[in-house]
Amino acid sequence: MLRALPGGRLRERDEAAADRLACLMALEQKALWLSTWMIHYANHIRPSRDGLKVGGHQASSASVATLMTALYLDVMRPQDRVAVKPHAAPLFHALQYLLGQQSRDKLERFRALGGAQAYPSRSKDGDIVDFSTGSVGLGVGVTLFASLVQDYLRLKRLIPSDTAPGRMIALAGDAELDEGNIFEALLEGWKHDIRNLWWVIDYNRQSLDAVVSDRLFGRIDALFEMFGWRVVTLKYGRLLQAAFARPDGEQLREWIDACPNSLYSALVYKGGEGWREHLRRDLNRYPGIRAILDDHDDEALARLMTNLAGHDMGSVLDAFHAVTDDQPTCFIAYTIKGYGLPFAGHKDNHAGLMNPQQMAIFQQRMGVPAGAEWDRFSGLDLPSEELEAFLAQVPLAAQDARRHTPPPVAVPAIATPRGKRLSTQEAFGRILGALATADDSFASRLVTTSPDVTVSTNLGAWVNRRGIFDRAERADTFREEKVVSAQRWGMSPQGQHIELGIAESNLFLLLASLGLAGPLFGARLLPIGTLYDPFIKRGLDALNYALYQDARFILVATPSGITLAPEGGAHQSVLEPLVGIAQPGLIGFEPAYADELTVLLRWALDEIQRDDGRSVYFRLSTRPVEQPERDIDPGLAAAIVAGAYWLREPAPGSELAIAYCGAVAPEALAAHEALREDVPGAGLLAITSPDRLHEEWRSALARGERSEAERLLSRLRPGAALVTVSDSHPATLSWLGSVAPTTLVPLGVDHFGQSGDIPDLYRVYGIDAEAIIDATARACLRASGFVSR
Ligand SMILES: Cc1ncc(C[n+]2csc(CCOP(=O)(O)OP(=O)(O)O)c2C)c(N)n1
Ligand SMILES: [Mg+2]
Repeated sequence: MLRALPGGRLRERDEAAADRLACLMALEQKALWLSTWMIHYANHIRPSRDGLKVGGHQASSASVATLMTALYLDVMRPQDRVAVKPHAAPLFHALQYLLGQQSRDKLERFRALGGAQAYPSRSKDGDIVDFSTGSVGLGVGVTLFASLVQDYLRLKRLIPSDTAPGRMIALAGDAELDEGNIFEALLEGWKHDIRNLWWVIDYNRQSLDAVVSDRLFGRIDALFEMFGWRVVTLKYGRLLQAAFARPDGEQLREWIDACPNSLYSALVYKGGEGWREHLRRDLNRYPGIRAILDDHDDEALARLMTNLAGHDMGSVLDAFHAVTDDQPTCFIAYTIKGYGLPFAGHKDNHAGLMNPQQMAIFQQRMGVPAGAEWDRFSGLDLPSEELEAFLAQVPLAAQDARRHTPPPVAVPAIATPRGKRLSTQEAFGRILGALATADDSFASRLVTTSPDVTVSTNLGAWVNRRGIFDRAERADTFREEKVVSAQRWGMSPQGQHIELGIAESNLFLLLASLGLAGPLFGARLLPIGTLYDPFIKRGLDALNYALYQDARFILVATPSGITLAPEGGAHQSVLEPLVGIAQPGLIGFEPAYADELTVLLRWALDEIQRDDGRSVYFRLSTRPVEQPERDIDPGLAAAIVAGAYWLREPAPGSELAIAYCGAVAPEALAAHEALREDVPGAGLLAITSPDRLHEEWRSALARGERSEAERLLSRLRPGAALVTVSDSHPATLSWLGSVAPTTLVPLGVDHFGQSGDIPDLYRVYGIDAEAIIDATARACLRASGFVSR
């Protein structure tokens, strides 16, 4: 197309392109300088109070300087969203500073309180960060699920579908591809036919410890292609390509292609002399190679031999701009870790810092005068006005805010499922089934997802009505063939359940993306994910990752504990309630009754939409238990949300109480009933959320006020006997002994389970009514000063 233009305009275009290229290359140098200086300043200049190395990754930043400059200052459009590899945070902050979206003050406080974060953080760095990163692999995976969520919203017209979709971009370190979560995501992405996804791999062939295996990446491109991706390999820059075009140049190409990663890296570090020695040794018989060696002094030879395409701005821009469709694309960009810095290529450079002497030489080379280290343009060959004008037209600079703030969705009243005996899991399924019938904007924002346990976590009724999401209409074959099944399995763009394969890590990355739909894309979703309680552990880091980004969702986990009885030890959960307590960003609940769950679910749907809200985790059970006959008044509803209430009020100054949580309610009730004759004033405390109770206790202590838990326990006499019981680790509730002076005996499960029925298992693990009664006797003895030896 260019060739068809009259010569004059062609020249004009060429000149404009050359000017742009010059600006980008100058700013790339500046971003490299600033990232390096930011780390140096934090480690060597800013006063240190604790003697700790501040750290920061100069080599990892240098390796992506060209790729990230090209993306941020040229290729990206406002609707694109990016996950930057964690160790390129300094470069990321430098580019934002050049774009006028990061302050010098924050750069000066890199890795200090209130300063630019060590790794890009949505919650701490604010609007400039789309996806947090840090735990390698997860930032890459999340972009895939974000692209799925974008499609979900566009196909349902919850966001405009007549504008170009954003590209979800991950800038990945090559070692990140060792993380299994990436491959789990790839497989899921293929199933969902994801689009608009770019993974840019910084192929510097180094991880943290060393140089990575040569053989691995030979398989990577085939792997991506197998999953329907386009693979674009950026291997050699323009200098090297020109050298390959010279006589015998092919020999040079073959030599580099065959050069083991560790030798290539070592020679990068050694520089021109090292290259010359090896090329002479191996290729001296080729006159063309001798000519190349003669034409290049050591410095020029080093520049030539390290001219990989990932450091060649022209090649990088060509590669990015050549992709104009929505096919997922993996760019494998050959780079050098520490490119342009004295430790380039050295296997130990991951956490390496330039020392003050090296930094002084580097500063001189970059032409940055002393005192002008933080200047945006000092030392560059181009006039500041030209660079300023260039930056002003960068699409990302024109953007006011990257984050959307859609209004909350009003949550309607929810009716309590009725029934004499119900499990909390069944109640959950019925509540969702009822919500599915509503034709309102609220129900249209609900979206459910599950890793192959949709049916067994009781989402069946919801899915039957709302259908499964797919970009294409797919018939339910069993239905068409008139094979009877309780479960419809038709798929369409209207579907509101996203079915996943078993990988729990994918569930949490999808929940992260669904839970960020509002800020990322401008339409709020109310995501509910279901899984088996024990398998939260399987995706715990991805869950933590989702919450660290402040993604909002509801997690419903069943079955749980040894209450799943015949399923045995492999499916039993023990420590998950402690996750509910200890995991930031997540509020854990373990209700026993359907009416409690109804109150809590309604509350949770508001909570996940509040500015300062959090995600909510429900630990539910498949055990049917007799339901209390009662209406829940506002006072009781508030107590259920606060985490506890007296199911049986103790007499004032009572000497004994039992506190229980979750599915062991019948045992606690039976024990309480049995004790009534001996201890008529004994209380029975229903705990719906150890997490909320514990949190409020701590914050009340900090305020110097009386906590809710203390208020509840103050009904007992000081030092009264208290037995706690839950189908989980006893530490879930044993802390209650510190809230008020009590003599506490904690019951719970701290061993692996096994198959059995509930009576057997509760007996063997000591959480049946008998065990509770025994424990109360022991607690009462201790409380009255008799301790058996
Ligand atoms: C899950 C996880 N495990 C370990 C680490 C520690 N770690 C930080 S960087 C790194 C290697 C990164 O290598 P690569 O992704 O190739 O990045 P680059 O070479 O660009 O620094 C490791 C193991 C981490 N951040 N996350
Ligand atoms: Mg690497």
